[in-house]
Amino acid sequence: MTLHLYAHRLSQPSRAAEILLRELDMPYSWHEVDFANGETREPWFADEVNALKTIPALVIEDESTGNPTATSIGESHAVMRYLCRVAPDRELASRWYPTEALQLAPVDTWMAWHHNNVRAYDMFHDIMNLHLTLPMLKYELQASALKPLQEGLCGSLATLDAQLAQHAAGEPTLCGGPHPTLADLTLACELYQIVAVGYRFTGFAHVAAWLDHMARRPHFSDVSQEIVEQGREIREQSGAYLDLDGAFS
Ligand SMILES: N[C@@H](CCC(=O)N[C@@H](CS)C(=O)NCC(=O)O)C(=O)O
Repeated sequence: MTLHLYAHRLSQPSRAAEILLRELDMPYSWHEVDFANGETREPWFADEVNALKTIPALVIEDESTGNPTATSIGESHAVMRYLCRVAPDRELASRWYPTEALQLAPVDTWMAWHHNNVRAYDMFHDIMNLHLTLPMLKYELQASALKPLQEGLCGSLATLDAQLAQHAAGEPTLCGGPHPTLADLTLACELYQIVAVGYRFTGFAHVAAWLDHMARRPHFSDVSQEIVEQGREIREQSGAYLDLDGAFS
């Protein structure tokens, strides 16, 4: 069986899927998709990779029979759950996605919460747009485009901070266990791209400490190099309009 990951390292859900493949020690073949220039919307991508026209997508090639087949999975959460279900190291996989129903329930809860409460306020695309726009428009757009997202995200950060405060004594994990789960991974990847631009979650100390802890994991750090570089470029070239210190204080 060969796993093909179609992804890009400037895409949050792509990074989560790739980090997990590495954490689970599962070999994969990497296919970079230029999503920013519309490659996911080209017909070949929908036909051969993911009918949902998004990355990440995992294509599973099964060469074990005389009639090789390829199955495709879209949506990062589905990809990550699949990987945990088939990973050869069952013990390791169950740390990321528990098999016991009561341990699994909070992981599923926070994964479901992720899309509407953190990804919905993703500022990165808007920041990229602003990065490429005229200098005089940046301040204007910061107020109209970024401010509402920053305010929305503050509410979600407060929820996360309260959850993490409950387990402040031990390892900082969302669900309180000794090891991060898919819930930690998916949310940390999303928030880390904001940190890469230079935002600091000074008003949310538990979130800041947890994110720092996640970002120190070697695979997280390696796969995030490109987003860190992109964030630095944005900050150094034109970051003054972003309200890096005030937005989450
Ligand atoms: N809910 C999806 C989101 C995937 C997604 O939005 N991917 C973006 C890149 S970060 C994409 O493929 N965009 C291409 C497009 O909109 O054309 C997941 O978790 O996989």
